[in-house]
Amino acid sequence: MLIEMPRHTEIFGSVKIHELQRVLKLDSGGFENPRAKDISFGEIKAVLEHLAIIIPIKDEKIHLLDGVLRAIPFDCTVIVVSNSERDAHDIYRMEKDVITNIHNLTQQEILSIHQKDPELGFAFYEAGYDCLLDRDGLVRDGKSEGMITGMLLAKSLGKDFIGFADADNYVPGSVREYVIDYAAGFCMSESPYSMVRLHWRYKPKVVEDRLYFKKWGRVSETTNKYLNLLLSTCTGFETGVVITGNAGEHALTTKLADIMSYSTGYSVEPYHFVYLFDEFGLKAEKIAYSDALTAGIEIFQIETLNPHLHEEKGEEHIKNMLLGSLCTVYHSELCNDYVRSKVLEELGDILDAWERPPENIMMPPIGVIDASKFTKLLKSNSETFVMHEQGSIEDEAKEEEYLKGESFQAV
Ligand SMILES: Nc1nc2c(ncn2[C@@H]2O[C@H](COP(=O)(O)OP(=O)(O)O)[C@@H](O)[C@H]2O)c(=O)[nH]1
Ligand SMILES: [Mg+2]
Repeated sequence: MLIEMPRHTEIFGSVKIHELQRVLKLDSGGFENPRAKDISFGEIKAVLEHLAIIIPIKDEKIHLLDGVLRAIPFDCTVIVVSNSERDAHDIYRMEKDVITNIHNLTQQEILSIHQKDPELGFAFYEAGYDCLLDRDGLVRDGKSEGMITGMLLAKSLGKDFIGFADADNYVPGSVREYVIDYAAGFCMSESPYSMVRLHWRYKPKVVEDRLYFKKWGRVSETTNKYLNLLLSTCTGFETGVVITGNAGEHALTTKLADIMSYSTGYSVEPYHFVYLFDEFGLKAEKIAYSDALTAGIEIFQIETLNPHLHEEKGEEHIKNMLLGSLCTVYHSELCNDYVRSKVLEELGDILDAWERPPENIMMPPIGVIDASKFTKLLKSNSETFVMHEQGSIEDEAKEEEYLKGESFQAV
């Protein structure tokens, strides 16, 4: 891959945020120049072998999951964490069928689990990590809660890198690119504590019967504005460096995943920045992770070559996402009265039900959890946990059915 070098890097305490880097060629020819770095496929493949891709999913169209699974490079392990319906329609069963078929046909390593599995709740409880459990001892609803589950499974497999891919992507080729972009980011990283966040080149919409290649989504534009304002008011120098505040498509080293705190639901991504600014920024008061502080935390922001075409989830979803995102800024330790007043102004009507922005639920770092013990418990007790290892032929009857084209009908 040939990728632009970052033109500038914003340094805030131990956090280094690289400016946007564009992908110039997905497959390059080894030609380097001062403005671009060539990363060979060999280097990328070496990262893929240590990378797990987590797919959080909740009631998506089964064809979309099928495309996403087929697009993820073989060398990665795939971990599907589903919060899909199991009552009226057992959507999780359909997801498991698709996963089994793909595993049987490709031999790729794929794990899957259902978020509401009581044994998953119990495994978290046993691990002393009950902050994501509800009153019945089940894991709460929420994308972030699913992501944490996936990260623990990735850790138990000894993975060094963890990435995420949404299940509602209409273009499998773009998913393949995202994974390669993550790997390229890690190839460029100089710190073991690093994160790669993707910025779509375009997010196409249908406007008056025509495709319009929109560059910015409403929520992401606003989230970025306030994350930048937070940073600018702290340093006294205006910046627009953050452009991936809501990047659902992101990846991080397991070392970094271990020391991050996570916000609930959809506020998880903007909170990455807020947490890193609070803990490792210029005004950090306590030194909890001296290794990371010394090594520095690197954030890469890569603009994809492919556009992002996903499911539209409606106005309510957009509002919730905006509220969750801006609440993380409002409650940052670095937030001053000026930024708080701007956030309140921005939220306006959305805030009607609350006097002040509600605080998101925070979940502490997962580094303290014994991931092997956690997975062992699931292996022996869980009804929904499936672990298809690389190279194992399973369920031959289903494979035959699939080859004959009899299973996986459109829903
Ligand atoms: N495991 C899990 N996944 C979820 C949950 N809620 C949403 N997702 C998945 O998270 C991904 C991103 O969610 P989406 O609604 O598309 O949000 P957006 O694309 O960021 O606007 C999709 O694959 C969803 O199916 C949840 O409660 N648990
Ligand atoms: Mg989506």
